[in-house]
Amino acid sequence: MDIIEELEWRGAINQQTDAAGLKKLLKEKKIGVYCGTDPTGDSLHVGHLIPFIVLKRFELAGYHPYILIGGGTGAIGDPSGKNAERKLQTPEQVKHNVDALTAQTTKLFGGDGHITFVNNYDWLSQMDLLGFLRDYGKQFSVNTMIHKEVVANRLEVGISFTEFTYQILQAVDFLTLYREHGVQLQVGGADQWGNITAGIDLIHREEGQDAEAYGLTIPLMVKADGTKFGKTAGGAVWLDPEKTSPYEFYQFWLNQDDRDVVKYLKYFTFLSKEEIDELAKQVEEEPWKRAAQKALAAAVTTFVHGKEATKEAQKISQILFSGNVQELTTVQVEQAFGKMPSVAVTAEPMNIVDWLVEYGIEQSKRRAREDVTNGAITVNGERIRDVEYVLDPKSAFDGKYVVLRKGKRKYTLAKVK
Ligand code: 485
Repeated sequence: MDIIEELEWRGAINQQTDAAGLKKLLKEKKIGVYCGTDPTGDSLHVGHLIPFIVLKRFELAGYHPYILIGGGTGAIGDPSGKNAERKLQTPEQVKHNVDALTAQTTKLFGGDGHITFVNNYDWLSQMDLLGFLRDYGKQFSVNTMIHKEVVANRLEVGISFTEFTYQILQAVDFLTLYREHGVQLQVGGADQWGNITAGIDLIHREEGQDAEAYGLTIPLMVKADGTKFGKTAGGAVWLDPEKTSPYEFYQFWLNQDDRDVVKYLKYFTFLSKEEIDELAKQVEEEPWKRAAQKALAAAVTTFVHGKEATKEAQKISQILFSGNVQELTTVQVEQAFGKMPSVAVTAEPMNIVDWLVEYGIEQSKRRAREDVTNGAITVNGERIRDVEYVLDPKSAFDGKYVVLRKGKRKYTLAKVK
């Protein structure tokens, strides 16, 4: 399979500006390929992974990948996919986010030194207004610009001149990378189509109609149940371990639906067609084993957080599944329950029945007594059947936490005040 055939098989192509032209060029030349991201936050989330993984696949096929961090465009705000004006970030926020994203993408993708990192602040901040209007503004027709989906969608609600201008800035980036680095392909999510084609148009106007520059977009990720990909009850799934612990990250992938898991294996892992076909067969034949989900969770967590963190996440998962919570360390408890709802409890020992009602784990003393007697309640991994049991919040996990389990899977974390 060549790179395009591979991306097709993986379902990773939405649109291409000139599929035949690109295929031919990729055969002849190891071109530069770029994808950009704006510093709107200080971490990427799982949604960002797809285009950057596509970039990585180009790298593995011998092409030259470029990651652009939008220190300039991030100060403006891309209207793509947004139905309202963005709030401007302060220069300090932009700077902080650029540094964080540069460090993160370098850690994830930069290891072997094949990827070049660029920041568009370096050239966009050098333009002056008259130069911008004379050199670039003149190449863009407002008539074309307002017909781009992104702008057209906003004409009713309104769009500032600032955001309207965004597509020109991204176009200048493509032209700059084309001229200075031989970048001839830009990839991005489906929402980037308008910005990518603006760049190709600019290259054609500036460098001549036969200048070879192409665009390729990746489909918007959709889930079989219609909900938004990449979100959990705890919010977005971040690549920063401080925001989403490796355990939570691992669980996110482990919990994917049978209907989605093969698609995600193709998108997010570097497993081969043979390996994925085999896992697909297992989803069909013995879905209860969840072999595909386990392979997906292991592969993506290893890619983002490394082998050790993945082993740790697997261990925590296995302990929580078995219920032997006493085997967890305090740090593992923090990883496991980081984002889940917790209750704050006092340090004083208290009767178990009273305690369960006091902290809202049970609705009434009668229910609490029943559940304790029936063996449905475990405290720090120990099953409690005695309604006279006195719970000492300081007895485990360095006196910081009580891990309570009701029934088979329902955990509550109590934080000792
Ligand atoms: O020259 C460029 C300057 C900025 C950008 C790209 C090229 C960033 C782009 N305008 C953008 O806003 N990207 C989004 C972001 O940064 O969060 C997302 C896209 C998504 C995918 C991802 O970046 O919405 O489709 O491309 C990598």
